[in-house]
Order: sequence, then C-alpha cells, then structure tokens
Amino acid sequence: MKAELEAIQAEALEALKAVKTPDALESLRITYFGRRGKLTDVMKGMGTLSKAERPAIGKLANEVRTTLTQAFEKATEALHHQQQAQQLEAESVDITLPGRKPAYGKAHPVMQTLERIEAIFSQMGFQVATGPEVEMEYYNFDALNTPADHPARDLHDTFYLEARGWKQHPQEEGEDARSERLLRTHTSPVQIRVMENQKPPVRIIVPGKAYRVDYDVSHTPMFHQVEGLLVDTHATFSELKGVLASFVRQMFGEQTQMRFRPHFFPFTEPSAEIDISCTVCQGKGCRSCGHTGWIEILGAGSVDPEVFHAVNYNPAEVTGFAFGMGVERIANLQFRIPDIRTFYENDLRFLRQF
Ligand code: 2NM
Repeated sequence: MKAELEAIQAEALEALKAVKTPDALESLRITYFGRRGKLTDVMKGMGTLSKAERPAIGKLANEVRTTLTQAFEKATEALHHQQQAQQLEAESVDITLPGRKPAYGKAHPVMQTLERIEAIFSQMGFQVATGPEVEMEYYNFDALNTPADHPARDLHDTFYLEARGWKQHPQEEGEDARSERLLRTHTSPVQIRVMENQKPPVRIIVPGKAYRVDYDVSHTPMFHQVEGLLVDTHATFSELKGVLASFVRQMFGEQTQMRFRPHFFPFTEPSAEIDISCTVCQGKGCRSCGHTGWIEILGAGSVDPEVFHAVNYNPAEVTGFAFGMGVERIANLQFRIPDIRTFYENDLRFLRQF
C-alpha cells in the first residue's frame, strides 16, 4: 500500500504538469479525489490494514493527500493566471495605431448659402433678427398692406392652422380681427414685429423658413428667405441700389451685372424685381436663363407709408427700403440642381457633394 500511495503521488504530479485547461484539471481532480478516485479508493482500503501498519500508512496517506491537494491548488492558481494573461493579450490595444477619423457633419447646402448671404449683409451693418414661423394673419398680411382679397391669402396658397380659441391680436378687438394662425408665407412679419418694438433707425436682415402651398421642380412647401429692412430719416432708393449692388458683386462676382425691373408688392412703393446677368452664360443667353441672359433673384422697394402707419412710425419723419430673396433659388444658381426638391430628400449621397 505504501508503494501504491507513492506511485499515485508521482503519477498525479506528472499528470498535473501536462494539464492545460480548467476542464482537464477538473477531470484529473476527479480521477484522484472523486468519490471513486484513486486516492479515495486507497483511503477506503485503510480499514483492511493491521493495527501495526495503520499509523505509518495513515501518516503517509495524509502526506500524499496534502501534497496533492497543494499541487492541485497551485495548478489551479497557475491556470487562472495563464488565462488572465491570455485575456489581457486578446484585449490589448495597439496605442501606436492612428485613430479613426470622426465623421464630421457639415452645414446643409441651403444653410451654406444662407450663411454666406448673412455674412455679406452683417458686414454692411445689418443685424440679424428672427421671429415665429407660426404667425397671425395680422403680421403676415394686414400690417404688410396686403388687401383682404389678395390671392396670396387664398387657402390654396397659404397654410392656415385650425383655430382653437386663439387670443385676438391686441390691436384688433372687432369681429373680423385678423388673428387667424398660419405658417408665415414670408419672413416679413418679423420686420413688423421689430418695428413694433423698436424706434428707427432699423437695419436688419431676417433669415428663416417660410411656407407656401407650392410643389414643383423649383418650389418646396417649406423654403428659406433672407429679407432686409432699413429705416432711417433719409433712407433712399439709391441707397437700396447701392446695398444690393454690393451684395450681388460679393455673392456672384465683381463682373456680375444687375438690372431693376418695375414690379408691384403691397408693402413697397415703388417696387422692383432685380435680375443679375446669368452666372452660367455671362449674359449671352442659355437654357439656365431661358435665353434672356438675365436671372431674377431679388424683390425690393421703398417701404409703403401704410406699413409705417401699422407700426406707428411717422411716414413724414422716416423712409425705408426693404428687399427679399429665396435662398434655395440662389443656392441653385451656385450648385445647379435640376430639381430643388432634392435639397429636402436627405439623401446622403446628394448632401455629401457639398
Ligand atoms: C420682398 C420684396 C420687397 C419687404 C418689405 C418689408 C416691410 F416689412 F418693410 F414691409 N419687409 N420685406 C419686402 C419688400 C420683401 O421680398 C421679395
């Protein structure tokens, strides 16, 4: 039995050296310490020994068990450390590798154009003003001298919101108070709000979204405008010309020609539409300009005295001029998109080109 115990110890220690996985270690433990294990069997056989043999063999058996238990503990520990090292190795990061470039976003092409327009007028001393996109009929039409039967007010042209017991405009108590809510059809109501709240001089540009019931290759129901307003004691139409000429040269190039055509707006008198020489053919005539050599980009005029009355400015004391342009239209001159609705499809293959 002594020889047997020594053989078990030697064999077990040898087998432990070859163990490489926790599963193999566990199965080896069962081979020796399990209920039917080799060491367990020997221990069970102790009962058959004589009284004389028992103390020596018993002592040896205990020593073997202690030695093997410690050896198994050491092996468990070693395996654990080895596994940790492997895991660290697998999770290690090469900190000398160059990092991944973050995917930077950028401004939408329409916003890029809007920001350029804004920068040019800011440099000329115009302050940026903004206001609500949901407006009252009063600010969008009445205060801007737009008659009650003007076609722009039609349901087919303006998005009206459903009335839900709105408060009426403070200046209008009567039955037909113009307090109906709508999506502003231009940014001009902001000019009215600024004039209501501020004495002249006023020198502002108003960039923002506007809404009209309109949908084709050159119109989207939501679009962007930049409008401008200057009010002072002696603001003249020729100053308007100077401001717009400066804008046109900075926006489209020094060589760009400009022409004023008489027009009508309810809120300005006189009014004009402003064309620039075609940026595609330099005025020679091409498909972009409908073979006229000119492209319409702006509306403008001297502020109508009726508008000043609405905001309690005295038309005998102040004069003003105003202008407005569609940002998508100008962006399109720059980028030449066949269908401006593409601007709002949010197709990244399109947007990444700008
Ligand atoms: C345009 C064209 C002409 C305009 C007028 C005013 C205001 F508030 F002063 F009456 N704001 N904007 C105006 C004038 C806008 O856009 C095509």
